[in-house]
Amino acid sequence: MFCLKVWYAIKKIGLDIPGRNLLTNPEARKELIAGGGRSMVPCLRIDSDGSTQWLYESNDIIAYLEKLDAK
Ligand SMILES: N[C@@H](CCC(=O)N[C@@H](CS)C(=O)NCC(=O)O)C(=O)O
Repeated sequence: MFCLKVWYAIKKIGLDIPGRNLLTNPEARKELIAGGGRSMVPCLRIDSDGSTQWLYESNDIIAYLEKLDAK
């Protein structure tokens, strides 16, 4: 449900963000835990200026994406 909420927001804004499903992709799960420290989803991986940030919490992710859209 939280993932779907974010997914709908991505589609509504019209962003092209590749999704990864932890249920079918064990490598993605390992990568998420190694990078973000938690296996909770949704999580948005943000690669910017040579560094990577892992943003959890569906509402925070949507707020971040909406801010991008407003720019
Ligand atoms: N408050 C979080 C809740 C996210 C959540 O509960 N995600 C569940 C799946 S729907 C989950 O990843 N649970 C496993 C975990 O926390 O490791 C949000 O809004 O994103």
